[in-house]
Amino acid sequence: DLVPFTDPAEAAAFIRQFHAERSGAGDPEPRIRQVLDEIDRTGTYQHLPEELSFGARVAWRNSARCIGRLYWRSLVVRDLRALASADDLAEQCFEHLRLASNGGRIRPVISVFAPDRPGRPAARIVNAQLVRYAGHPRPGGGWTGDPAGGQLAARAEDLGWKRGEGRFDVLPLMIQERPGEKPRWYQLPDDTTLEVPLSHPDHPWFAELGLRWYAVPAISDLTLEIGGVRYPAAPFNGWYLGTEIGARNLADADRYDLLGEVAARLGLDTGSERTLWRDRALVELNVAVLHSFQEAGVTMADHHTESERFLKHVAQEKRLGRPTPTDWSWIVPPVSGGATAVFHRYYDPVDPSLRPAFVARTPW
Ligand code: HEM
Ligand code: NRG
Repeated sequence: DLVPFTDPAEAAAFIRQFHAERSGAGDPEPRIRQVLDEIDRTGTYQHLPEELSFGARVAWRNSARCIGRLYWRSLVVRDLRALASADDLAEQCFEHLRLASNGGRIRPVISVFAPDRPGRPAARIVNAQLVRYAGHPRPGGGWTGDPAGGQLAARAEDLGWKRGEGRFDVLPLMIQERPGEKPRWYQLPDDTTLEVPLSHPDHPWFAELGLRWYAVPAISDLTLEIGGVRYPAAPFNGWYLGTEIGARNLADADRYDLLGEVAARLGLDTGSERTLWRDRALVELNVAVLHSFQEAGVTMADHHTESERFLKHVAQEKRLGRPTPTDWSWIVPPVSGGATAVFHRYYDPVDPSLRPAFVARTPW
């Protein structure tokens, strides 16, 4: 016997979960029979629109590394399963960014494009995020821009993209329609990429550093898996937690690596680790990030508030009889861990087989 393309056991388990959590959905058995029959005939099956929305929201709820899960029910699910071409995906990724940005009042959104089907694997978005900055190694050592965008920038240049000279140049979107094909690339239209210039409430010199960051973190390299069906092109976004930018993207030695420069401008003694100049520079960077997003009217969470909300979510799920599998090492923020509530406890264990889920993308 051939192994079916879509696992019938996964499919049936998902339909059962959908009906169990949706009291109005009734008896799951007729729908399960229909799904199993469709898998027999075609190798896979199509989710009903309500099943897709539910599946995407539960995949978020199951994301053990995500501190933002209190809002899982509010995810806006765009059903774009009819779209499979690179041009259509690019156009709708741009529309996704416009809808998500919403003039600064960021909305959590996922766009679900055509799934893998027997003999017809889905298109892949090459970029790790819809918006990210390019990076280029400098001849004398060091980097211009974001080293995390180095490989993608090189890839885009191979495809014919002409890079700029800036430190915050947005990478083009690259989409590979079929295995073995060259990705196509698309410059992001200006109205898709809301950005925030960074300034500090107490230090006027901070604005002169010329730093900025984009408003919408939109992850595009994870596969959404629901009931045995795999959606490799399913970019999603929420809003930023300030520390992602202030304590990692701008601070990490293998990213923008700005602690030394900020410490020098603050007049700190960088001659001894014991002055805690790194820590003091980190705090001021994070103050600047939160202040600037606030000033610009762009949604952003701080790590104290989001920690409290996450624990509220854990308690709420417990009352509903559900565990909240959680990866402590991803949930605790990269600064002031012990000053946040999420630090001081353990969590339900992570189960990598839990579904629906966002899973690492497999190559074709
Ligand atoms: C990871 C916050 C929305 C799914 C994370 C991380 C943070 C975070 C801080 C850790 C990132 C890192 O350390 O690099 C938030 C906030 C949201 C939000 C504040 C606001 C609404 C969402 C949404 C989804 C989602 C809408 C999916 C529908 C995930 C997943 C990861 C993650 C899958 C792990 C990513 C990976 O493995 O690289 N989130 N998130 N989050 N979040 Fe959320
Ligand atoms: N740390 C990454 C983004 C990872 C996901 N974070 C979110 N996700 N907030 C960065 O770009 O800094 N989200 O869906 O909101």
